[in-house]
Amino acid sequence: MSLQALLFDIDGTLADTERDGHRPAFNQAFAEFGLDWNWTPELYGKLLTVTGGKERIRYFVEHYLPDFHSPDFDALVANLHKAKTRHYTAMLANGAIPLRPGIHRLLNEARQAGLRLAVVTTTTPENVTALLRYSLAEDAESWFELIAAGDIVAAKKPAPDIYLHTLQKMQLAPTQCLAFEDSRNGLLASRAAHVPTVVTVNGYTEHENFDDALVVLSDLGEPHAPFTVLKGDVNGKEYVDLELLRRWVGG
Ligand code: XBP
Ligand code: MG
Repeated sequence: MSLQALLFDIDGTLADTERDGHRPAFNQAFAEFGLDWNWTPELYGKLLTVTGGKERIRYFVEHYLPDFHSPDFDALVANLHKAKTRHYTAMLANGAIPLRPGIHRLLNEARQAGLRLAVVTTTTPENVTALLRYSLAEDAESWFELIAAGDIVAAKKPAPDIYLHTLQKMQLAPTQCLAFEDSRNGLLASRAAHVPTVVTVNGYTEHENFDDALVVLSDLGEPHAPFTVLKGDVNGKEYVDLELLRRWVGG
């Protein structure tokens, strides 16, 4: 079946958002609420096994601060997360988080070729809007036919729900698509929905198990900044372009 659509994860895939984006934004929210919680880069790596910011805060308190009590814990989590989103989107508005290599180039090529594009992510919709607008282009939201994000599905990645939602909304078969992910949780989600997946790793995910990926790369590469291949056949190429994507999916 021929390639029709590219489905992009956001965090870790479009940009390296976790260590120097989401993490400090969580810490700023904790400080704003008078909490002395500090998520170091190392601790945050452990907390990343839980996807979703609200879910991550909840997991942290349950596992690291079992004696913590709040009269309305659900409200506290919701309010902390709202503050975190405010801090994070402000960071993006200041241009703090650049796109990863090859993302802008491949998106341009895909648009010119008329491929359909979607965002498939766990993160909050405001975060997607801000990243696309400030790190990609003012009108970049309109480049994507669908932005599937956050709480619109009951179960976040590694559950396949957000991918199944996207396929259903876009009326696509999984084999007409390629997903781009950076983490094992993301890969589990895309593969549980049977979508062939390209993985570009980052510092937090480079040692995870990606056996089920089509190919595993350091990043998408650029003509003057080749990727490193961790797994898969790149046909002698040094950066990902549409020709290589079509080769991987056989169409
Ligand atoms: C991304 C996430 C997100 C962000 C925080 O996972 O786990 O939770 O860390 O975003 P993926 P929110 O890249 O697999 O989609 O705080 O907005 O939930
Ligand atoms: Mg990700």
